[in-house]
Parts: sequence; C-alpha cells; structure tokens
Amino acid sequence: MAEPTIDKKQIIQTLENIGTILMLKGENPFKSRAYFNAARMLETRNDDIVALIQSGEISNIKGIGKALSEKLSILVKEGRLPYYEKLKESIPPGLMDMLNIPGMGPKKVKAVYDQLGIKSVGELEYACNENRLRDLPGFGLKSQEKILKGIELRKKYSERFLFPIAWQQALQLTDYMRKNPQLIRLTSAGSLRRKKETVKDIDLVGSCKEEQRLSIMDYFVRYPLTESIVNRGQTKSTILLQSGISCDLRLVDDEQFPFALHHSTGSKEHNTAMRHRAKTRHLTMNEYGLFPRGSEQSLPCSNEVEIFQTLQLDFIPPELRENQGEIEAAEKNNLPELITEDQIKGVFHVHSVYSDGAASIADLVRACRNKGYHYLGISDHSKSVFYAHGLSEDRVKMQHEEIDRLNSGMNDFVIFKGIEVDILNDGGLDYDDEVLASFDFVIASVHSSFRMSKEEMTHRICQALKHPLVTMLGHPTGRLLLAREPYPLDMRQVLETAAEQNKIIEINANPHRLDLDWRWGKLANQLGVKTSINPDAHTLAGLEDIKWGVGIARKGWFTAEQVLNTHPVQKIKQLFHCPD
Ligand code: DGT
Ligand code: CA
Ligand code: ZN
Repeated sequence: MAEPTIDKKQIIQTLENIGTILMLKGENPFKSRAYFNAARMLETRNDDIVALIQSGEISNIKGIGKALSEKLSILVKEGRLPYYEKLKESIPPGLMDMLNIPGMGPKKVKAVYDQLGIKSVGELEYACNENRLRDLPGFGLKSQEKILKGIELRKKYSERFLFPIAWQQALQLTDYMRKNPQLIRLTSAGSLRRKKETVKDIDLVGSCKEEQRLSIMDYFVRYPLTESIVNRGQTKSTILLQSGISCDLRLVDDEQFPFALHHSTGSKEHNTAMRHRAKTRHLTMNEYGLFPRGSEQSLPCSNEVEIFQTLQLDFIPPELRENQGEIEAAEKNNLPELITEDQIKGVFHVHSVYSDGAASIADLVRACRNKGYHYLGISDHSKSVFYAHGLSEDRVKMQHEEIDRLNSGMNDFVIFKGIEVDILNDGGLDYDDEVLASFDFVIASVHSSFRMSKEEMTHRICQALKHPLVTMLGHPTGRLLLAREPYPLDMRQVLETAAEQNKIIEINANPHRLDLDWRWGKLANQLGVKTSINPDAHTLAGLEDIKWGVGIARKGWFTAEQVLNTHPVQKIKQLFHCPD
C-alpha cells in the first residue's frame, strides 16, 4: 500500500473547510455541523488517525457516520477528495479567502455575499469604505472598522500595492534619507515615478561619494520602519518595510546619477527603445552612462533633460515612459503639455449624505473652497442602488432645493446638480427623462449585472452614452484594482461612441479604480474624447484622491484642455446648458 500523503492536520482542515462551504451555501445546518464535530473529535484523539481511517475502524467512532468514513477513506487513499474539490468549485473562490479576515465568520461572509454580492476581500474593503456594512443587519460601524483594519493588516503581505500606499511609504522614507547629509541626490524611481496604478516595490536611486556608500547604506537599513534587511551591499541594498513593501536603494557616483535614475525609472520597454535609439547614433546607453562607440568615458549629462537632449529628444515626463510612442513624439516636439493638479478648478462625481456619502453638501462645499476650487458637482446614487440609499424622485427634489438654497448664498462658487444614474441591464437609465432633465449633469455608471458577454456589456454602455441627457460615463470598466477584474468590454467601441455622441469618459480617481485605464488615453485623445478627473468621493478626505487621477490622466497623455474640470465655471455652465 502506498504511503498516505496526507496527515492529521490536513484531514481536519479539509473537514472544517467542507463544513464552512456547506454553511456558505446555506445547506442544512446539521450537515455542516457534522463535519465540524468530526473535525473537533479527531483533533482531540491521540491515536493514529490515518491508521484508523485506513483500517476502516474510524466508522466505529461515535459521530463518524458511514458516508463520512467513506470520504475519509478516499481522502487518505488518494490524497484528495473529489467531493470536496467539487464543493470548492461551487462557490466564488474569494469567499473562503474572506474568512481569513478577523470578524468575518462563515455567517458574515454569507451575509455580505447574499445581500451585497461581495465575493472577494477587495470588494469587501471597497464596501466598507463606502459604509455599506455600517447599515447591514448584524454588522454596524464597529464591525465595519474592525474588518477594515483586518484587511489593512493582511494587505501588508500581498504582492502589489495600490499606488497611494507605496507613494506614502516612499515619501516617509525619502524624508528620512534626505536627512543624511552625505547623500547628494535622491529620487524614487520605478513604477512609482511613472505613476502606475499599482506598484510592486519602491526603487530609490541616490548619489554620493564612493567612500560614503557604506555609511549611507548603514543609515538606510537602520530606517525605523524596517521589518527586515533583505540584502545589504555597497551599491545596492534592499529592506522590507513593516508595511510589507520592499524597497531598493541604489547608490552611484553623482556623474552617473541621471543615467541610473533614467534606467531605474523604466519602463523596461521604454529603456529598450531608448537604447535602440542610442545605438542608431553610435552610442551605447546603459545605467552607467551614454558611451560613444569604443569609449569607456560617458558623455556628460548632468540631469535627465540632458540625456534626452543628447539623443535629440524633448524631455519625456516619467509618466509617459511606457513605450507608447513617446520617443517618436519627443523627436518631433510633439509631446503633449500634460495636465497638472493645480489646473483642476472643481470636481464632479461626489457623493453626499443623501446617498452613501458621509459628508453634507455644505461640508463638501467648504472643503472644495479650501482647496481653491470654484465648483462642485454633487452626484449621489440613483434609486435602484438600494444598498447605497439611491435617491427616490422625492429625495432628488429635496436635494435640489438644498442646492438652490446653498447656491443663492454664494457668488464665487457653484454647486452643480448631478446624479450617478445606474445603467440598467438593457442600457436604459434608472430615472425617467423628466427627472434626468432636472440635473445639470448626469453620470451614467454600471453597478450591477457584471456578468454579461462583452457584446452585451458594450451594447449596454453604448446605449447609455447615446441617451441625450447623459453627460459622462462613470468608472467605465468597473474594475477594482487588486480585487476585481474589469467586466468584459470593447473599450474602443465605447470610446468611438463617446466621440460620436460628444460624451465624456470619466477618469475615476479613487485609487481602487483609476478607471478609465491610462492605456486608453491616447486613443481617447485621437478620437477627441474628453475626460473628467472625478474623485468619486464618499467622504471629505475622498476629495484628495483627485491627485491620483491626475497622475493617471498624465499617463494617458491628457492635456488640461481635454479635461472637463480644468475649465472655468462659466464654460461648464455653457456646456451643461445651465440657466444663468
Ligand atoms: P514594478 O516594480 O513591477 O511596479 O515596476 P517597475 O517598472 O518599477 O519594475 P522594477 O522594480 O522591476 O524595475 C525598475 C526599473 O528598472 C524598470 O522600470 C526598468 C529597469 N529594469 C529592470 N529590469 C530591466 C531589464 O531587464 N532591462 C531594462 N532595460 N531595464 C530594466
Ligand atoms: Ca519597482
Ligand atoms: Zn459608481
């Protein structure tokens, strides 16, 4: 007989998992309890469980019925149990994962799945941030906070990070490093500098005198938020931060710094294209310099601008270094003048207490004014989004009265009346045209029935874009970064429809979304589709997300002109056909 490949611990775990899945599926509680009881029982026995199962004696034990002992026998014999594997496949894989979050037992996982359709930890986190667990029976604010904290902790050890988390960590670390007077220059490079939507690690590049490298590396690995030192060398060291992000520091001589920075900024594809360009000019480009053929002496470049100049290129902003045609554009002086955060004059897509937001309209206005904005577009959810307290027609009226009242008390700031209206399954909208016409602007978004074919989803969204009262499309792909894949969608067709209908495609600035994906920015620009950088804020703090959206807009080659909310309030009023 072959040696069993499974041990007591794994057997118990399997029984527990079966019990849990049965619970999640809402099966008869006796059934799942039988598995839990069996697991407990085996756990407390001191004899050889595997042998008991192999000999069949296990069925004599109280609490282990015939069916269960047969399953155990298969499990031990084959090392796997088809019944269990089938069961696992019958539920979304993310459900079991959610059980690892403190505060989320099987009952709670079932509750959020059944009532909110939440299937993964990422979706759970998003729902908590939108206060959806606060109001769910059996949960509440306290348990919502506990769950959020649990998710934070767990994320520490996942592989990639949302941009703002890495950004924040890098900021703290570079502040610390810059206190070391031996460092001449220091910049954080890699995907962080390119403002990618997710980031694997922090890549720092610094310059110093050669004899000071060791002492700077010493200083680096003594960073107080270090969890462990992965590798410590003269020119390169790696630490793991307590946040779970790993961080490289490369040290070079100051003459090499621009080359090292350019190299470490990437992307790899951009670097390859640059090297190729250098080669056609009889130069060899690498992380140490730009070398004329046969020479070991690099051409001098004191910063990145000079590197690009040497290769007859305009300076390419890091966000564009993705080999999407930026080198060709830089050669022809054709790079766009990318939008900057200070060009933002107001925001659309903001939720208030009327639906699932936490702030009142008056508070949101105050926060926007503090940021120097001139306008705010409120857009709560429409009626069918019950979990987010979507507005009934009566509530819409009430909200408009409040906005009128607030507007009449201000002469230097405008609140626009908007709505985030649900796109129904057939592409219709969640209000009558009469109600829709009462808004200054309408954002149409998909919040349900994600599982459509690509054709159906594309049709659904294009239908909405064709509705004359729709101003813009919200979070076009529905993705949640590191948590939920986008729904299938023919984005080219969506952009073409937007162009033809003169509709705006939002760049949702929420760091979990960053949707429109920047990879579509160039096509949007070519087609003349405008965007709007929208915070999709549910709190006052959420207004700060706008900067992540600006980063993505820059990656998407957008200029201020092409972004709705860089325009002055008068122009917006014209566009929205607001009465004056
Ligand atoms: P990440 O970390 O996955 O978010 O993205 P990056 O771009 O920061 O990638 P990372 O950290 O592996 O490498 C940093 C930069 O180093 C990368 O953007 C370009 C450069 N680099 C890395 N490996 C290569 C390579 O094999 N060839 C070239 N040309 N450059 C490379
Ligand atoms: Ca990196
Ligand atoms: Zn939405």
